[in-house]
Amino acid sequence: MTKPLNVGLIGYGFMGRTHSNAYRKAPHFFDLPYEPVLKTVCGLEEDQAKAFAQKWGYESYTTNWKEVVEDDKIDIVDICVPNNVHAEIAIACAKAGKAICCEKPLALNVAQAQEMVDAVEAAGVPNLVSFNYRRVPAVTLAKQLIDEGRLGRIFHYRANFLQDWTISTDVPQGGDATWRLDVKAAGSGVTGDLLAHCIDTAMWHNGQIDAVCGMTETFVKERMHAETGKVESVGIDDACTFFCRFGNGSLGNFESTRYARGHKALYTFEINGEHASIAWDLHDLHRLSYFDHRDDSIVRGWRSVHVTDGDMPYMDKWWVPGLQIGYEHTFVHQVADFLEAMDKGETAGPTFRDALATQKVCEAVLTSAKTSQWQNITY
Ligand code: SOE
Repeated sequence: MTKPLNVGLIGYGFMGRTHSNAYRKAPHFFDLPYEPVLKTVCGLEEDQAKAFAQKWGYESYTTNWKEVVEDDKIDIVDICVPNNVHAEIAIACAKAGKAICCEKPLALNVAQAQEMVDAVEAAGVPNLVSFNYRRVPAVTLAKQLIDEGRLGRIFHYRANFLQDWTISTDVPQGGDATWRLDVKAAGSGVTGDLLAHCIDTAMWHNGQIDAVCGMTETFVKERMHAETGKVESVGIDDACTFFCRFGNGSLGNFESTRYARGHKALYTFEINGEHASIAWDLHDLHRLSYFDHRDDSIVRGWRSVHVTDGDMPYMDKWWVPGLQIGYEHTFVHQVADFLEAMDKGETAGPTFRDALATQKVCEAVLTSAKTSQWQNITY
């Protein structure tokens, strides 16, 4: 029996759209225990909240997030606002007994993330953080291949997330979308925005990161602030690279920047094991590259696996073999997994606790960059 699940969305930007689309589509493709009902959307500007509600079919809208949290009819609150307001809203949601889906990174810093974990765990509410790339079928397949032991002992994990949209000094800090350049709203730059994705996937694939050594740079030191209209110093990291040691003894190498001309969202990873290697590229997200040294030498080489067959993660829910899916579907998978787990009283990762671990790695990388010292991480 499908039960209605009333959704309250806070934030109507880019992520508000991806999540709304996912709630709409998930029940058409997955046999879910719940039927998401788009109940209310909340955003700062009334006319935009109203327009968003009309476009996506929300029954109501508000400009006050507390109304969403205090509304007894709302079952799940979906937090898609800038990072600096995640904690206050999520803690209030936990106290009100709501299930919570929160955008990444979980918080501005580890201390805040820890408070959020304490709140959801004390309240016992279902919680999930939207590190969506875990749910690209090829990325999930990589996890399956690693867990099956096909790679053998893992030696190396390297990941990059490269963009180029902030090279111009005219890009402001603060305001819609560009809040990501304002340290007060974002907490950090590419470390929290982009590397957090890579770290979440890496620790899911390859276990915890024990120690990091990082380096950051802010190439454009001052930018106009969209809210104050003044030129202000920039507090975020524009680029960050770090090395790390995983608990399983493998070495990690991560890079992220918004200054890699020609790359819009090039998230890639490569994992090298004793027997086999895996590589993946967000610009070709439905393919997984796989090399297996155990193949006969005369046919040994990198295979490009087209991840569209029905026995591959999530793909039995979509079209027919050979027909691929894309970015938006990662959010649909997230909704499906979250609701299925919720119904069974189980957790679907990444939970707030998983995201706290990612936050610890991000903070350690930033501390390392400031101090020029390796940082050990305890969980
Ligand atoms: C902007 O840098 C951004 O939209 C990130 O905030 C997302 O998390 C990433 O998936 C794509 O780039």
